[in-house]
Amino acid sequence: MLKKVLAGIGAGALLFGLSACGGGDDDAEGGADGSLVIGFAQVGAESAWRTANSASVQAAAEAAGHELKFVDAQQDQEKQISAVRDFINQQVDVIVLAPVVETGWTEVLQEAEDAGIPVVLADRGVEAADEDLYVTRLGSDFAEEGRKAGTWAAETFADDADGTRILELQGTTGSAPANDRKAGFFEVLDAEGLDYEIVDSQSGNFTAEEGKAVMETFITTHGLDGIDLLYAHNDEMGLGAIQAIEESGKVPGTDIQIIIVDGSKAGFQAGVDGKLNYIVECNPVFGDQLMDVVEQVANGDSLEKFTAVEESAFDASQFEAELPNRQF
Ligand code: GYE
Repeated sequence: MLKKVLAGIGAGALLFGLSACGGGDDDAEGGADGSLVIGFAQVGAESAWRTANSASVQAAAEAAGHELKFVDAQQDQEKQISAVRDFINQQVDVIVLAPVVETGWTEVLQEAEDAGIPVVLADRGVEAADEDLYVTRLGSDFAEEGRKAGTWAAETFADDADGTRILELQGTTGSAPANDRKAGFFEVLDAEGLDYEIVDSQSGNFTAEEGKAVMETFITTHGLDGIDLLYAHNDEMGLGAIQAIEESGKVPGTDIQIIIVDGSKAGFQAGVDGKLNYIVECNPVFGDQLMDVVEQVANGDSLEKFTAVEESAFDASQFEAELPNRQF
């Protein structure tokens, strides 16, 4: 299996090598100076995290002198698949894919491999069965993010005698961050032996609008009395939920404790305003690191299967000091 991947990389490097010698006349081939043509199939523009990630990758490609063909797939897997197919037809040097969901990639990844074009995953991952069809992934350890949230919750509610009642706003159904942030969180609650109940858990698709709408449904269905904690898989859904909680006459951060993941300026500001209680950082600013990876892949270097970007987590005592450091 490893051989197959290496063959894929080798073919990609060969394509690059030919164009570097000036042998090709395809408009998508890299330049003689080592510049590359990179196709980037981005998830969408659903969050501040995503906007910052797109900007970081675009700026880094420009700074490195590579041509970036950028497609915003509007959170639609079909659009991402067509973008990847277009990149294959254009014979780009490397394809960067941020897969909106984990499943359903085998066919198009196989097409890329057959065309000898290496694929790098940025941010989100694909299911383990497709592991041989991409070279490497650069992004966050989403399960670890979930564990950080779980560790804080288990400590915060350790003495909650009548059990901790939890609402969860999940990210896009079937996406790696939704699956893993959930798994990591409950893994720790179970390991710590916290007495808890998941009162409700629904997807808010990583957007503020859907996060707010789902929270309104939670409030109508369950009320907020006796609910201890809201775990929102990203800032936007948490911020949308905060609006819904305020509109229902309750005080977010006090009547109900709130955890969010990402750590945008808006998220930290809500923390400084006392409206939420814990922020797990997810770092979107990895464009420069991604360009290094893409160059290594084009060069045929061998790489680790996964490189995690560095991330932290912040409680209320740290929000104010950290806010000015936020980049998105
Ligand atoms: O947390 C969320 C975005 O895949 C890590 O996607 C990313 C997530 C991020 O929409 O805000």
